Amino acid sequence: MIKTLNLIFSPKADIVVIGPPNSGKSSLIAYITGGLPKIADYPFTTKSPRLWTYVHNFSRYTFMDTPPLIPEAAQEINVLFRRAKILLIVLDCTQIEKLDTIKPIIEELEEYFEKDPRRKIAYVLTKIDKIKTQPDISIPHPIFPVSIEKEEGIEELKEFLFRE
Ligand SMILES: Nc1nc2c(ncn2[C@@H]2O[C@H](COP(=O)(O)OP(=O)(O)OP(=O)(O)O)[C@@H](O)[C@H]2O)c(=O)[nH]1
Ligand SMILES: [Mg+2]
Repeated sequence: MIKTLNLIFSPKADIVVIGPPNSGKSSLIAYITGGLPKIADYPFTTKSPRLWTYVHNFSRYTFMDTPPLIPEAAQEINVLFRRAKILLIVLDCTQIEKLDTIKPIIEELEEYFEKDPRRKIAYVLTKIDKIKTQPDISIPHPIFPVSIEKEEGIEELKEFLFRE
C-alpha cells in the first residue's frame, strides 16, 4: 500500500515579521540585527522568507523577514509563523486607511497565532518621520511607533522583543 504524506516545513524563528508590501519590514530587521536584507522603495522587494539573527545579552534571537502580506500569501504566512514566539505586524503609518482589504486576513492570522497563549503579538507603525500626528488606531496589542530614518522608537520595541 502506498501512503502519501504531505509534509509542511515551518522554519524556526523567534520573531516573525509580517505586513503589507513596502511597509518597512526588512528595514526594521536590518536596523535591529545589522543584517543586510534587500530594501527598496517599491513593493515586493522581499521575495521569499529569510532568517536573521541577533544576539542580545548573550541570548540569540532569530527574526524572520517575510514576503509582503497580500490575500494570496496568507496561507504561506500561516505556515511560516507556526513555531514563532512573537508575531510582529509592521504597518506603514501613512497607509493605515488603505488597510481594509488585508485587515480581515491579519485578524485571522492573529486568531490562529494566539491559540497558544504563551505567544505575543505586537504592532509596529513605521515611517512616523513622515507624519505630524500619529494615526489613532485601536488594537488590543502593544503598538510601537518607529522611524528608521530618524532612529526613533526602536529601543522601546527592543525592550519588548527581548524581555524574558
Ligand atoms: N521615511 C522612512 N522610510 C522608511 C522607514 N522604514 C522604511 N522606510 C523605507 O520604506 C521603503 C520600503 O522598505 P522595506 O524595508 O523594503 O519594506 P518591506 O516591508 O520590507 O517591503 P516588501 O519586502 O516589498 O514587502 C524603503 O525605501 C525604506 O527606506 C522609516 O521609518 N521612515
Ligand atoms: Mg522586505
